[in-house]
Amino acid sequence: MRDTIYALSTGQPPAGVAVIRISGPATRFGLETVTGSIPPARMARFCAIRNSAGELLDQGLALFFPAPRSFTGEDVAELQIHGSRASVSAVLAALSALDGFRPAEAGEFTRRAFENGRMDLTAVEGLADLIRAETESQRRQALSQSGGRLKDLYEGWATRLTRARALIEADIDFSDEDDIPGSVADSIWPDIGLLAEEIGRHLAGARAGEIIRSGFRVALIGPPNVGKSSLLNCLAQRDVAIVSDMAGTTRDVIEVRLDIAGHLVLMMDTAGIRGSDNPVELEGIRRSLLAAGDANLVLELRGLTGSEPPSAEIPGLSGDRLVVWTKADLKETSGTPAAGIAVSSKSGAGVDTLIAAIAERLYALDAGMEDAVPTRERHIQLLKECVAELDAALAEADAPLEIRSERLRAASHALGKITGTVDVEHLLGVIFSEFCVGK
Ligand SMILES: Nc1nc2c(ncn2[C@@H]2O[C@H](COP(=O)(O)OP(=O)(O)O)[C@@H](O)[C@H]2O)c(=O)[nH]1
Ligand SMILES: [Mg+2]
Repeated sequence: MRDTIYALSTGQPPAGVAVIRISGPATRFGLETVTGSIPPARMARFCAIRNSAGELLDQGLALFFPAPRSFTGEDVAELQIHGSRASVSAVLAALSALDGFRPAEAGEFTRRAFENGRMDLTAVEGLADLIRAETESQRRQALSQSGGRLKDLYEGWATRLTRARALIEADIDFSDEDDIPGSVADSIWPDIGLLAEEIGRHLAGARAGEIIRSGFRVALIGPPNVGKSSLLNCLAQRDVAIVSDMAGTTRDVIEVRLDIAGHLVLMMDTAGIRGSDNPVELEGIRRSLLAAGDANLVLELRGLTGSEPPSAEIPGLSGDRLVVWTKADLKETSGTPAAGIAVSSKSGAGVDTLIAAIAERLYALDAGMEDAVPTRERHIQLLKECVAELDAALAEADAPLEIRSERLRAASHALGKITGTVDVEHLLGVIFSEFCVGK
């Protein structure tokens, strides 16, 4: 028999309340042993929690979710107890003494949910993202994905492919008989064309989805002493990077996680870019350039006062850039250059304008967010694979139907790999339900 697993599902004690979750075939036995009875399904019951020797450990709430209507698809119980270290460890120890019980491994509840068909892979990934979400946009995206939005989309596409293949199969099997016209399969290709376009549009949103999930990368780039580290500290509202009037202080790329307009922004302070003989500084400069090349937005800092060396040309930058004039407090406003934003880390002037300019770019990411978007490289690769097979099937108009059908099978397989639900039974089911062949 399968192990029954248990774990503390809430954060580390101490806390007001702790939730201990149990899943597996011995759940009822475990609940009966520690609480004396099984509460009605999905209803909270107040109870005393005891070990098998009958010693009172705590009082709390017990909930029972009978299989299959539970998170894992197995019998699941939750104990809500006091969130002290001692209460939690006493109850965990009582559970560990029970036959068939063992502590759950990381992600094991979710793994069982997947194995029991309660969640597909995209929902599993969405749940993992939701648990880690730091910002509003991450929360919204992860919540919709964990709720099955991508699953519904991909399974809908897979069903269309299955239907198309069923029509082709029928054509191949019965084309020599008169009761089924030989051109049934021809009707499917326009829909396959539309499907390829739909997946293409979905893929176009992938960049935004990935950025929302992993953070919008902004690099602060400029000559030494222009005020990069000061601006980072100002934006982070704490002293993260060392500020000094000695040129060449910052050498490693320092990354700060900021929440701007509900989005995760990874703001990177870098080494000042200048000619140098110092190998450590040169390595720092190399890393600055890498960070700049990787960034979704480069803030190119320039000194308003003119006392800093002029900004060196940054090689190989193709992305979005914004010129930021620093130390605005030292300069009469009349001299502010037209292009870019003037800021002072000292007085805070212009910082709101800079944040608004970054936020504008973040809102642009949200533009397509009412639609579900792929959020991981894995999705993107498999979707591209799928589209390539569809395009090939469409292009091979003169090829035998078997070969074109095989392309559709491969496309469908790629979608099945995204959701983790590749199966052939599905194909047979559709054939038999849609065709009253009856012979
Ligand atoms: N007056 C004024 N001084 C600044 C401002 N930002 C930076 N500084 C000064 O400029 C020097 C270099 O700053 P730092 O942030 O270390 O520059 P970095 O080398 O580009 O990281 C320090 O002495 C800072 O105090 C500002 O907005 N106004
Ligand atoms: Mg610095």
